[in-house]
Amino acid sequence: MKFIHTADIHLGAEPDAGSSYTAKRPEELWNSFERLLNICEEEQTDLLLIVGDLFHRQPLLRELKELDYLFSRLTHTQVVLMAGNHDYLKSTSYYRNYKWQGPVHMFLSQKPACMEFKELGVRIYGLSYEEREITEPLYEKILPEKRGIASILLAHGGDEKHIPFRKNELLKLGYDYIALGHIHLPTELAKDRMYYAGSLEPTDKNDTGKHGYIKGEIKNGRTRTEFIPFASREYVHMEVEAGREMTGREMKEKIALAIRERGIQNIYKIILRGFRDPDMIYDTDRMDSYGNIVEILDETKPAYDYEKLKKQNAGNLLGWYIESFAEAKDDSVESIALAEGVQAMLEAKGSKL
Ligand SMILES: [Mn+2]
Repeated sequence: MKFIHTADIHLGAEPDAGSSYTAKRPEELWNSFERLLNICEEEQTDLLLIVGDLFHRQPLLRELKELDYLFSRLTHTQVVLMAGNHDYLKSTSYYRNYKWQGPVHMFLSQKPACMEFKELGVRIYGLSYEEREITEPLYEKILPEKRGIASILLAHGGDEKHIPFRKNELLKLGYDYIALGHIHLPTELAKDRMYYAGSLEPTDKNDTGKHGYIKGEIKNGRTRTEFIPFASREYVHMEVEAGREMTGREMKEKIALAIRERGIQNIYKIILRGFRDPDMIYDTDRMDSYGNIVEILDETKPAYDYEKLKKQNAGNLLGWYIESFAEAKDDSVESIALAEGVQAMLEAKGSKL
């Protein structure tokens, strides 16, 4: 029995991104999900497990119709779907009465239930969120019936407001596989037994690292799994080092080069570090060469010639200040305090002239 485990697709989300990506990103989430369904079709995957938060918010009726069209093209795969805390089954949710044309099986209650796929030799246990928050540890009480048939638990949450669980208590229940959702970073809790698939595409600038899905197989009572990187983009936090004589244009070029090397399809948060020419101010609003930078943090410090400044200011406050940091080493907290203090004093002095 071959399965694909995915979660947290967050269709309908509008992730932040550089100016030229903002408009495209919501469509990319849909495209990525469609690509995943194509994989199911190509590989003739038996089960597609969608462990909550397929939508970022309550799905619109037309969105369910679009989705159902994609599902209805599957000739082999059975889709098992649950609602998570983002797309929870509100009383007015279109999920509740939707008549799927495609091979879709959805958990439609917060009361735990079991679906049996006899021909695949597997039972799937789970539930759907009917509220945004659930603080009871519901999953720890769902016992699989063991009768020569494989069992899988779908579990969305894990933090204190979203069905908390203790990893070892869940493992003790004896499932062949526990498919987790809610945490966006792909995470292994127990090898071949229990995983957060992570979000299919990163949906926030802090969702760094590779994103994708879990591909698994249960055969002769043994489960094997593999993480498959799949996302069309990655959020990357990247540091770029300033130089003591680097101008703003050179910095812009250095950032552009670093982005080309890491991949222009990715979305970046750039942190500028090191010491810069004290005369230079980096205009970080103008450094987004490819439209894929979400944020630039300028943490550079001005590289003053302290010996020269000390001589020029012998006997005044600035001179004494520099003298008091005589022992400060490069990049230490003291050297940062020194640079900031000197900058403040020079600016104050400049404004009086
Ligand atoms: Mn969630």
